[in-house]
Amino acid sequence: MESTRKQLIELLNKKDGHISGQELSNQLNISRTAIWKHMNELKKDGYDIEAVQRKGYKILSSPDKMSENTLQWGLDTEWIGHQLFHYDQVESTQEIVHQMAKQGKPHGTVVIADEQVKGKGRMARKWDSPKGKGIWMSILLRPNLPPFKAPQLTLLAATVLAEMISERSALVPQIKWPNDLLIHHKKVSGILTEMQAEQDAIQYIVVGIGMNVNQNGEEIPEDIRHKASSLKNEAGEEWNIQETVQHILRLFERTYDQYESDGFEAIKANWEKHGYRIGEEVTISTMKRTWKATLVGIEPDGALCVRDRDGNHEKLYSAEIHWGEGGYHA
Ligand code: BT5
Repeated sequence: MESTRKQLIELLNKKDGHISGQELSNQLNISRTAIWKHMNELKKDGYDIEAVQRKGYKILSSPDKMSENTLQWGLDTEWIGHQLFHYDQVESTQEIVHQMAKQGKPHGTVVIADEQVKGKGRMARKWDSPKGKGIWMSILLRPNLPPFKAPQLTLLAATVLAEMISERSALVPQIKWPNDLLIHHKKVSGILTEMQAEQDAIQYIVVGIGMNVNQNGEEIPEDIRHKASSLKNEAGEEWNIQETVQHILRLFERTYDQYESDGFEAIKANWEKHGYRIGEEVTISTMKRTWKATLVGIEPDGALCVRDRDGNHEKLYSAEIHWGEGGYHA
């Protein structure tokens, strides 16, 4: 199957102009119906194929296939992505980076895949990562920070993604505490930060970024369609995935460098600028209780600050938030 497809693409590329279905069928020794099925598969994978009556088929453009070379070409960063590994299919980019970290790979190593078959979210949830439709990427960081500051890096990553979207489109991204990126109340991106630490030192951190880019509405799994979307779906046009990845990496490096030199203050302000439902009342649950409170903002250490109806402020490091009517439900 795979090799017929390869030969078909070669034939279509070789021929100047159109090549007829009959000629393809002769050369590949498969039926016209099989050719037609292959063409549909190619179209689904992003090939733009013109079919002209009595002349045949022609590839107008190929999908912008990612590779280590094309991703690194023109990246012009100081440390991020200098070691960059691209795979067609992996279980999860997180696991690969964990292994690489243990083998001593440097700060800024990036692993990216076209498809994940065991993409994961927080708390062993699944992350849908269909082939060629999004950014499934993990970044290795070796920060010189105490472990309690690690959550700040999730917030940092969220601001980077929000800024990238704002710079590349007219969309208005919002960050839902702590790690979701929403557009029009639907999740387009999630961040998974995993840390390996000793008592008071971080050994390394893996920041996993999952971003739905070019899925059409029906390509989002049915069970999450009501609460998930893609950039294409919301912006109404296809995005170039490689350029989007490069944009994220450049911004990530710049923001991280700023954070290292100036601290969390600017990230906090930027996060709050994009914060979802800041200033609004939601219902919060922890292990101990459930109560109504207003989201105030982010604390200097990265915790969520909320205010209850009696005016008491509280810092939250982990909690479940019930976003209420019309809002996002995790
Ligand atoms: C997250 O978890 O949002 C973190 C997702 C991190 C994914 C990246 S991809 C690269 C790296 N490699 C990995 O294996 N993971 C990271 P959480 O907040 O737990 O959200 C998970 C929930 O989001 C699921 O239970 C679904 O309800 C929903 N969901 C699953 N796939 C989705 C998708 N593609 N888009 C939007 N929502 C999705």
